[in-house]
Amino acid sequence: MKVAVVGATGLVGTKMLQVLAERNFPVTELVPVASERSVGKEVEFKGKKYKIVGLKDAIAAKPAVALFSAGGSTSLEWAPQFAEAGITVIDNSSAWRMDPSKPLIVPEINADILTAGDKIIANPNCSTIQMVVALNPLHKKYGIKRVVVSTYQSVTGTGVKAVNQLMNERQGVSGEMAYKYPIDLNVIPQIDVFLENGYTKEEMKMVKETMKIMRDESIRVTATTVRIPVMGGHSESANVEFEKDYTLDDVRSLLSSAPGVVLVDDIANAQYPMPKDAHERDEVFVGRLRRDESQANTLNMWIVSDNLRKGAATNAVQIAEYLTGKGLL
Ligand code: 2RA
Repeated sequence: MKVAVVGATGLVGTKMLQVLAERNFPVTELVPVASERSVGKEVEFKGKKYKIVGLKDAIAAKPAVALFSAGGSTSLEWAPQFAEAGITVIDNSSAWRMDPSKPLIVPEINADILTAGDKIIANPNCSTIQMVVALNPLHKKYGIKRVVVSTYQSVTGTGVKAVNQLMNERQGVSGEMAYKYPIDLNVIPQIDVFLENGYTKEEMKMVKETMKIMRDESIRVTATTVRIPVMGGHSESANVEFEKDYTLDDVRSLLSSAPGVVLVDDIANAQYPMPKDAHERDEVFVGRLRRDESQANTLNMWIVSDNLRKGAATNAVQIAEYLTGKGLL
């Protein structure tokens, strides 16, 4: 299968290539796509070198599927043109996520809604993906009323400029700033821009995307998203109120058998999920399970995942795997 990766030189695009190779996705020919300044450069994929092309040439190459991670404006302009040419687009930007005509997919939860007619498929925001993968099995059994979530997000979510800022600050070197403030030895309680309601775009993505993916407008979410000087992945503290009461043993059993979830919950031995352990893994790691003693039917949980993998590249490749498996590609 001919596969395009649009944004092939970015952190997520590079991870998409890595994951496609690792999972042995049936790529017969790769079409790496990047900005004009990168056209002609080469990327290596499974031991073979491929020349980077521009967007027009990528359409002309007629790949079966195009994984996009090139920003919202590029997706808004080009995804419809790829789709028009019969190419299925799986887009990692926020451009199409809340478009009612476009599916927003986490394969473990709602891939069943996909049809051959879906030519633009949205990949959810990384902080949403890991949360809903952990929440979904519990929602099915107990019905979620409300989630209060605080995130602790890796600089890799911003991109290479932020990684460089952190590394420079750590080495006492001045350099380009991805953030308004220093990030080393600091936390920044702002991810993306502020909206009229005082929340950031990142926070409202978690609110709105959760309801769409879980197909339940009754789930109430409030979020505080925070940038921290970490590389391996995003962490989240979630306080989850259910319709029904639960037992911790049952919650542990549900999570242990949930697709894409690894339970790491052994406080007697100081075992809990951490970004250093989630780095380069595709699962969502859950721990610190405990009853919220201040409110009935409410659970506290800690959720960690590699935001470049399950939070972006792996989820996109898993969507492509689902489509292939169902003969929709
Ligand atoms: C972030 N979730 O972490 C956003 C986009 N990757 O910056």
